[in-house]
Amino acid sequence: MSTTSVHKTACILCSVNCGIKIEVDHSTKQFLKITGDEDHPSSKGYICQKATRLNYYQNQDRLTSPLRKKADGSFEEISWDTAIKEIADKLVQIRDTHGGTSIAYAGGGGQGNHMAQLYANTFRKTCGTPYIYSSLAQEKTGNFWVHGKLFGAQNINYTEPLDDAEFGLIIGANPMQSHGLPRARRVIGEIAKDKNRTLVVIDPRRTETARKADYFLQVKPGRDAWLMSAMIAIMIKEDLIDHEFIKTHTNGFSEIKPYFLEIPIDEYCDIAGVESSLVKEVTRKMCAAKTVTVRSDLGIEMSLNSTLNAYLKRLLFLLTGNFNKHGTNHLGTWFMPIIGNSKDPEEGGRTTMVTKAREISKIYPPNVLPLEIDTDHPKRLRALFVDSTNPVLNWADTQAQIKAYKKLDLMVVVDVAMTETAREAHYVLPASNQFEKYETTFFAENMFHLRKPIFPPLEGTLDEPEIYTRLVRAMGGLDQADFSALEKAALSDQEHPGQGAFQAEYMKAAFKIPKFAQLAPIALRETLGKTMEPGAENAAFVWFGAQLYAQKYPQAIAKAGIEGKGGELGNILYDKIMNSPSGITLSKHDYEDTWKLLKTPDKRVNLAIPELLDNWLTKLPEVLQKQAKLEKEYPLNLIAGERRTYNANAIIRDIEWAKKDQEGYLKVHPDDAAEYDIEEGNAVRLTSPTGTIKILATITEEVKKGVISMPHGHGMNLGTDQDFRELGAMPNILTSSDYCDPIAKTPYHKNVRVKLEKIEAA
Ligand SMILES: Nc1nc2c(c(=O)[nH]1)N[C@H]1C(S)=C(S)[C@@H](COP(=O)(O)OP(=O)(O)OC[C@H]3O[C@@H](n4cnc5c(=O)[nH]c(N)nc54)[C@H](O)[C@@H]3O)O[C@H]1N2
Ligand SMILES: Nc1nc2c(c(=O)[nH]1)N[C@H]1C(S)=C(S)[C@@H](COP(=O)(O)OP(=O)(O)OC[C@H]3O[C@@H](n4cnc5c(=O)[nH]c(N)nc54)[C@H](O)[C@@H]3O)O[C@H]1N2
Ligand code: SF4
Ligand SMILES: [Mo]
Repeated sequence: MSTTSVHKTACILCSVNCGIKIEVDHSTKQFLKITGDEDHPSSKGYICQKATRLNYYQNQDRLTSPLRKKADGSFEEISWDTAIKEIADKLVQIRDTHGGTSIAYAGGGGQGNHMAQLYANTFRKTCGTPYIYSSLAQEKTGNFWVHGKLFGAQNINYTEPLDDAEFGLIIGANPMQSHGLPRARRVIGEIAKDKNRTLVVIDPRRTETARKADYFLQVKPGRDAWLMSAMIAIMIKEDLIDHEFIKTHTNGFSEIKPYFLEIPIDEYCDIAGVESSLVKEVTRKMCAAKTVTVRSDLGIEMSLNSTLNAYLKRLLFLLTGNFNKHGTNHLGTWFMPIIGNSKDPEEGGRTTMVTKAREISKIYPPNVLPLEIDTDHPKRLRALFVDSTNPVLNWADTQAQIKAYKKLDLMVVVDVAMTETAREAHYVLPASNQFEKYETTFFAENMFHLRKPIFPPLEGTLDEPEIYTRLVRAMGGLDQADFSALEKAALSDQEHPGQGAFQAEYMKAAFKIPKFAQLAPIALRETLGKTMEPGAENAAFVWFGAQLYAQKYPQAIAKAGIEGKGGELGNILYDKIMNSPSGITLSKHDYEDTWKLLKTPDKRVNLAIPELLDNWLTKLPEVLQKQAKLEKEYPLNLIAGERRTYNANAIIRDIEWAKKDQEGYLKVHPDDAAEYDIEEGNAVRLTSPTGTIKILATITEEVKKGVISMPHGHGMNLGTDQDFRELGAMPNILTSSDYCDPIAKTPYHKNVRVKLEKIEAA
């Protein structure tokens, strides 16, 4: 009998989550062949080279038993029961002695696995902690904060599809390599070859995307704020803005106008390192285009002025009237939002205990994490629970983190593999991987893809919903919760479908069961879940998500072709999701309707953000001065974390997955190579104010003189001891906790200042 079969699922290597079909050999657990799934609503059969090598994720070295650290620093295997009991007891003790705010959670930002977060939420509430440190809060929180000001809420679903834009402006993103939008290479290729469309790329590096562009503005690293404010000044001074749009849809234009009239355009272009005639030509062309989409990513987020950049970038499309229209930046909806909405500290919003870093979108910035632990402050963090993230490798300042983690009373890591972070923990819990359990992400706009497992869980592992449920129970979090009436109703509905007993009982539970809102995912899993096929119980929350979504957007759901009325629509949506292996389009919003998704009371955009205009835009010269000092001592700008053909964060730990660049070369301009006497493949030493790494150099004109670039996700220590020697270098040895944005605390990873020395061969 054949042991092969084909399964539909999604690629887990980036946020696009393309639909894929995997031919599997069940006897060897190998992925034999991976192709795109034409039926997936957004990827439509597209995949990139990375997905074809997912077998290296499936068949990498795995954790297979809970581990406990011994006094000598080595790990011993323990049973799940022991691990859960000891961890739960310690958490309760820390919570009851020092308060829930002494416990922090790190994670939730994975590229393919968000299902656990619903259960993690119950777990965090049981711990009494609001502190979620997330990778998202080292890139996107500046954007979210700006959304709060412009659009009235930080958790608005906003997208930048380049598909149908006449004019595409890409600032600090390299979608040809990093994607970030569905079918990226095709979309970019189409703009590039269409004579009636224009593609502009702003990047210090001549990237794969820049090479496709009609205009390439090779900005100096970190100088985008000068460039973008000059562009806005040109628009306003030359009166190229969309007055009708500004009048109909926005407030505050007269407040912002004077600030931009003050901008010395030629001087700012010069600071940015781009000819002002070129900036003017591009700006005029942009303003003349019928539709414009502006797309950006880490190049301006993990860079100087990151929160200001987020604002200026949005003004570029708002002032030209390119918002909430076909072919422009626009709003949409999530099946379930991945983020929340937070108040500013001035309005009583929450901050961290030690450094007073603000909460944005209900998450906290990784950059301050070591500072919240490694201190004698009485309110310091004492316990850290990490799930599906690898901070030691991926968050700022590796050494500061390792030092801080040693101070914790409890550190737990849930992962599929023994990571650099797991090595620091007191307990390591082995998770089933993303092809061994029901999974989903909450990234996609107006669609949802629930993935079924391909394999049973690897022996010794548990899925995260089960881990969180066990922990919550062991902490006493379910002691008061009687789910028996709900369970009876679920079983009764199963016997007599269509009577709605579960729905009715669920409404009552909110009143009858203490803390029901926080326990709901577990309640659903343990009641409705009992009527589902084994393993599917983790997806029982989809039923509730579908009810909520159906209540909120009935018309948009109908436009996507899903028919149903009232409470029935939620059930229909639920059935469709459960039975759509390729994922489904949940809703379609007419562009006029997207204005209703704004959260401002008058459904207009507030253009003026006084904090950014007064305290930042006018003070750009000071930023330059401060940076000049650093630049003198550390002459090179290191882009610390480039997306390349074969890196995918740190999701795949078997470096053999990379067909090329396993070493993770440092890119150096020929002039710099000559100055430092470097030849192709030479080892060099980079020193920043924080640390030193060794890395191999490759010589290329892709970077400007003075700019060097190394990949993200390399330097994993695949050996057993921590010597940072193996396969490429760890970028975050060089980065520092306090070199970051003043508001969002997002790191300046793209502008790390370093010295370079050639290492003479022994
Ligand atoms: N292959 C691959 N794809 C990935 C990932 C991966 O690890 N590997 N990771 C995924 C994740 S988590 C994310 S967040 C995205 C990130 O996706 P991107 O942000 O597109 O990727 P990066 O290469 O980090 O940086 C984008 C660009 O910013 C440029 N840049 C650097 N400094 C500056 C600057 O000062 N100004 C400007 N304008 N540009 C600058 C860089 O040269 C680079 O071309 O990629 C996702 N996709
Ligand atoms: N210097 C520098 N640093 C950077 C960046 C940069 O450009 N420069 N980029 C940053 C960006 S944008 C991001 S998003 C972060 C990403 O950094 P992280 O948040 O660390 O994300 P991943 O590398 O995706 O780590 C995923 C972890 O999840 C584990 N994992 C995989 N599947 C499962 C599962 O099913 N369950 C569990 N529990 N674990 C699983 C993997 O083994 C891995 O350890 O890195 C950031 N760090
Ligand atoms: S773009 Fe590539 S890495 Fe991203 S989800 Fe699609 S196939 Fe995977
Ligand atoms: Mo990211």
